[in-house]
Amino acid sequence: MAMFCRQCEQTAKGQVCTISGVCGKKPEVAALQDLLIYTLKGISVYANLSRGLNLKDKNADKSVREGLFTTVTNVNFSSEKIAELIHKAYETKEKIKKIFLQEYKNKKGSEFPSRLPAAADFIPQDSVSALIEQAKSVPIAPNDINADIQSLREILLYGLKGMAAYADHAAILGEEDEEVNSFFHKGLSFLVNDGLNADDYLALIMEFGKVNLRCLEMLDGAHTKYLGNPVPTKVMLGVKKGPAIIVSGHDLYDLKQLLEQTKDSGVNIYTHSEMLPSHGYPELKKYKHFVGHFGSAWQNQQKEFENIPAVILMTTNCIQEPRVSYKDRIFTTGLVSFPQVEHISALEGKKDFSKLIQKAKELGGFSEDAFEKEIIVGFGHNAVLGLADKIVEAVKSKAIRHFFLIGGCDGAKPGRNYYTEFAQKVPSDCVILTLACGKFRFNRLNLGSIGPFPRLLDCGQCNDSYSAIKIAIALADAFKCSVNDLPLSLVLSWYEQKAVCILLTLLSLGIKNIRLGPSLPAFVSPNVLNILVEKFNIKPITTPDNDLKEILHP
Ligand code: FSO
Ligand code: SF4
Repeated sequence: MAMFCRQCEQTAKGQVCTISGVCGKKPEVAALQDLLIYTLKGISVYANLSRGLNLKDKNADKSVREGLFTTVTNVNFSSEKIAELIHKAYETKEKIKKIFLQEYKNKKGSEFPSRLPAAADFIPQDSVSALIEQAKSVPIAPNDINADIQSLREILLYGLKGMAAYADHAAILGEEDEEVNSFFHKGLSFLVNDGLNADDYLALIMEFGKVNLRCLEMLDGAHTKYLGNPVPTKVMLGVKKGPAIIVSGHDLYDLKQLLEQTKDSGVNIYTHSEMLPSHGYPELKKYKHFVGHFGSAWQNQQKEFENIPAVILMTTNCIQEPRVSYKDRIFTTGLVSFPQVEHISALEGKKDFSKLIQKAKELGGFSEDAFEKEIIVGFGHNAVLGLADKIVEAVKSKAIRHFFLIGGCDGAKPGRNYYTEFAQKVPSDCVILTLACGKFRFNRLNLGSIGPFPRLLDCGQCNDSYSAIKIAIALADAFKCSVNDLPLSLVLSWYEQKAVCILLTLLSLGIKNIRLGPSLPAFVSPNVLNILVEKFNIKPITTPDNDLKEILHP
């Protein structure tokens, strides 16, 4: 069975995965994910029309949000779970369709007249195998449309997937926003609207970038309201003697629940990959048994999780196929799923992690302390802007020459060494801001400090991009210039769809000269790339020496 997926940077030969995903996604799972997206488009056609009658439906919002997030790279590899979501989404669509048609008739006094896209009438088959078969006849990527329209549609779809992840994290903490919810439906329904041209999609993509900024702001507000503002905090890299649970992914609510449930259990809790910045939150760092960080970025997990006497919890992406050696001690939760890996579900929002605690005790844990080093996290917007006056002074006195935001996701390609080398070569009078899992390429380096400022300021997860944007805007205000005129350069690494939505937000803010690597997305057509280059001067990374020279000595 063939597949067509090019949504992430890892895509086969830098073009498209057609036989099986480089990420491990099987063609059957890819087909079901495509069918899920198609079902969600049907919901959104009605949800978008319903907004015109002032009708909102929380289930439709949730279904679209969770469905989109499920199809993000390295989240869900389970055919059964995806089939379940397709059936649920179909039920949601039928409900919203009925309400919309009735309300339309009540208000207008006649039947709804328009013909709608085929996705609005889609009826899924029952079994997993029948769904996979059905996926073959669904127009996922029609080959009769223009390559640029296809490219723009993919950019929008992947942006929506990324925003769904952020919106879902915020919704779990009780925060939703109508502008964000309604844009999911507008965006998805526009993807099945054949009357739109390239300019329409470009305008929509820029509108999306602004809506995603609102979504990022909402998530930042949710995190800080629930857990307090991150503060600079030393984190131990290494392990302590005793039973251990290692938490990966991005979901801070899961981590909080686990910390609460383990506080008197004798089990130590560690972060892994994107969970590292959680050590800076007052409501998390207060737990004495929240002892440190284990390992590095997601792509090293198979090696790092092998041969350790510890339990692992994957709260969101990126999960890789668990090796046999740890398959019985890794657990998934939330939207993450992998065949034959035990899943912890929520009951009215609460999760019971007692199985993990019991397993961690059975395993016995680490036999002795092993300390590698300490690093500092917790430089969110609140902490950095608390130092704004001193930063402005340091720039004016030339103690700080330039800021680099080296941010984004990590991955397996050897070309990603660029980011390590770049950070090493940044001159000692420059400050590096970072976020997301790409930082593991350089956050163990001893980069020193400039006066009171560490040279490496960790702003958080990819989910905390809002912090970096807020810091840049505040500095531009302080210097009375635009962000593009600040002594600030953005050197970004992308991997999956959250990076796409962040990039679109940066472009919608008019930010120029972004350097992007390790390679440019396969789903951007040459004409669309030209537009991005002309409007935003976006460029691929070259070599650290070359790029640094161009930035610092233009
Ligand atoms: Fe990394 Fe994975 Fe956070 Fe991504 S762990 S790659 S952009 O899912 O989300 O930075
Ligand atoms: Fe390939 Fe990436 Fe799609 Fe996985 S998510 S199938 S690696 S393009």
